[in-house]
Amino acid sequence: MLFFFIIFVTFSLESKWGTTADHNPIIVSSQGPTICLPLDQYVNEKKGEKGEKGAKGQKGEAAPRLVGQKGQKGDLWAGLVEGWLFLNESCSCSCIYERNNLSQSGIYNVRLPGSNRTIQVYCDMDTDGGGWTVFQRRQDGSVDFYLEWDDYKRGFGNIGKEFWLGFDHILPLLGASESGNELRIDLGDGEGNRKYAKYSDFGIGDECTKYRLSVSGYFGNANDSLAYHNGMRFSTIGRDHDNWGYTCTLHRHGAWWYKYCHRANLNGSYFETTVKGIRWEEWKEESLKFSEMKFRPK
Ligand SMILES: [Ca+2]
Repeated sequence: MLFFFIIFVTFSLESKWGTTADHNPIIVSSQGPTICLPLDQYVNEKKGEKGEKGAKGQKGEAAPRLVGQKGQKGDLWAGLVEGWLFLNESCSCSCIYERNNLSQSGIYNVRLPGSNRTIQVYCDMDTDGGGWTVFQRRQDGSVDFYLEWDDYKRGFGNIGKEFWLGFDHILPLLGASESGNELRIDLGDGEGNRKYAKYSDFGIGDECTKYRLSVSGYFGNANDSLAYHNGMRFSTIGRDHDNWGYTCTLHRHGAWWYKYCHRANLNGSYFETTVKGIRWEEWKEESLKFSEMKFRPK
C-alpha cells in the first residue's frame, strides 16, 4: 500500500512541477487612458543576496488618492505622487529614461501607441546610454523558443528572464519613433565573453510582409551576422518563408529571418551545440549562452 502511495505522490508532483516551459502571455491589462506605475515594483536583476528578515514595521498611512495635476497637452507625465507615476500618453523605454529621468533597468508598464493596451517591457537603462526596449533574451534555456507563428506574433516567456516580446508589441513601439530606430544585440558565450552588434537603422515590416527585416549600419565588436538576413521574411514552425528548398526552421530548430538558412540564429535551441543552437557565426561558430535584442529611437 505504501508503495502505491509513493508512486501516486511522485506522479502528482511531476504533473504539478513538470518541466514545461513558461509561456505566460506578456500582456497584463487593457485599461483606460491613464496608467499608474508602482515604482517599487521595478525588477533589478543586479540586486544582492536577500538579507535577513527584519522586524515588522508599523502600519503606514493610507496611500494618497490619485490626484495628480492634469498635464499640458503633449506632456508625458502629469505628476509624481508618493511613488506612483501617471502616464497620459504611451511611452517606450527611451522616453521613460529621457523625459522622466528614470535610469534603473527593469520591468516597466507601458501603453502601446495607438491603443489602450498596457504591456510589460524590460528596459535596459545601463547599456550604451540606456533607453533600450528589450524584445528578446536568452540566458538559461528556461523557455522553449521552438514555437509557432502565433507565439512569435503575440509574445511568450517570462519578461524578467527569457522571452520574445511579440511582433504585436514590437511593431507599435518601433512605429512610435518618427525618426526610425536603432538596434543593439548583446551576446555572451560559455566562457563569459561578451560582444555586441549595433545597427543604426532597424525596421520590421507588418505581418503582411511576414515581418520583413530591414537592418543596416553595423557597428560593434561581434562582427555583422545580420546583414545576411536583411530583407528576409520571418519563418517559424509551419511558416516557411525562407529561400531554401527545404525548411530552415526545422533544420535550424528556431524561428528567424532565415535565408539559406542563417548567419545568426538567436532563437535557436539553447542546449544545442550544432548549427541548431544560438549562433552568431561571424563571432564564433559555436553556440552562445546569452543574447539580448533591443531597440530605441534614433
Ligand atoms: Ca524553404
